[in-house]
Amino acid sequence: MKLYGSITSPFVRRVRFLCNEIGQPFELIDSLTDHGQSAMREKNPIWKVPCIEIDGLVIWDSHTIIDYLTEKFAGNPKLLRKPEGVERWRERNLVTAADGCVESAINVFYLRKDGVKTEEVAYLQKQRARVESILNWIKSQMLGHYFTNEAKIGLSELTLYCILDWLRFREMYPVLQDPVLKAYLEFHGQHPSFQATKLPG
Ligand SMILES: N[C@@H](CCC(=O)N[C@@H](CS)C(=O)NCC(=O)O)C(=O)O
Repeated sequence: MKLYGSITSPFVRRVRFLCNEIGQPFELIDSLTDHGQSAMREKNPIWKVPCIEIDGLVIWDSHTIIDYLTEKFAGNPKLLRKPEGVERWRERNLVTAADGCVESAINVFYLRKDGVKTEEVAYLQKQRARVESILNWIKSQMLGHYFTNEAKIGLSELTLYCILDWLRFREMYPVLQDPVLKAYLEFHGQHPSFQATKLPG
């Protein structure tokens, strides 16, 4: 399997985590290099990572990739927790919220990198406020270090860990100043597959 992506991307990290868990090896094509970026663009019209090549298929978007691997590795005990009934929809909401949070933060991050004074742009202020709103709601949904009484990582826990660690790494939100979020990062940070996919530095 080829994985187009960067080590720092919170979306790519979800896929790296799952591959590590289920034992799917991959060759990382670094999309931050010119070569990796153009190789990815040849395959993926959206120009976003993660994107994989596997079994003669090209698949993009972390959710579609995770669905594919979940189907391919059906029965593997290391797959993500599979919520059922009403919990399925609750988890989908959690994941959508966490995605919305990191997409808003990434927006601000890239514009700041391009020299935009983000604090002077009303839309970007709204993006920052959205990050805060989403994190507050997510915290209200936690049952200890998980979102359910089952102490197994599901897509919601995985997504949240990856976005919090990215927000911390890029200094886009004071995650470590929030006792609940800090405890979440410290707890799940011990997990071997989060250790194996650590952000640089
Ligand atoms: N919905 C996509 C989002 C992927 C995404 O936004 N990836 C970022 C990397 S962190 C990207 O490639 N951004 C490039 C760009 O926006 O030009 C997923 O879940 O995979």
